[in-house]
Amino acid sequence: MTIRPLIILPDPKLRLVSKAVETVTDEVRRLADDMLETMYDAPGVGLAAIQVGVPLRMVTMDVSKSETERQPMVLLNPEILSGSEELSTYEEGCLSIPEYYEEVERPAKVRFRYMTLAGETIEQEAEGLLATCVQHEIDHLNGVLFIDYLSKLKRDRVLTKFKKAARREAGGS
Ligand code: GNR
Ligand code: NI
Repeated sequence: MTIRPLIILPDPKLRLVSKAVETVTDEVRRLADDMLETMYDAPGVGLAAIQVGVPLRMVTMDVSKSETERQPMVLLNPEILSGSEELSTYEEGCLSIPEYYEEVERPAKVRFRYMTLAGETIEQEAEGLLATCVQHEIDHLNGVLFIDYLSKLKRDRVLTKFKKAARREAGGS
């Protein structure tokens, strides 16, 4: 397993619409392993493949509270089937937008479907952090970031900050 470098805002790859995983190959399994290791190392509760630069519809998640009882999930081609009318607000962050947190409102409960690495199709309901996280990750597969739900003022502020940071990085001063 390898920790892969994370793609950071404003990398245009974050806006790509990722492609479905058609076959579970060794490469797909290797990517899942690397994503889990990268996610735990960060640490984060979720990771979409595009965040390590791979435009495939694959997500890893672990919303378990304790580090000793890991509950790794690998979701292939995940889809939201329905969401509750009831909304809930979470302070979200994103490994591709480091150290920036804002409240986002989303459906409190969702029904979602995905394929496992074993080729099984699973339908599941989620609430709480898992519901928020699965919506945040599926957004990544569609090139959507949580800052897209904020006011234009807030979004532009974050974008400007990260564009400047990227320029400083490139210029080395
Ligand atoms: O680690 C993460 N925490 C988090 C907290 C609230 C809502 C969503 C998330 S996902 C984030 C990791 C990440 O960027 N996944 O794409
Ligand atoms: Ni994210």
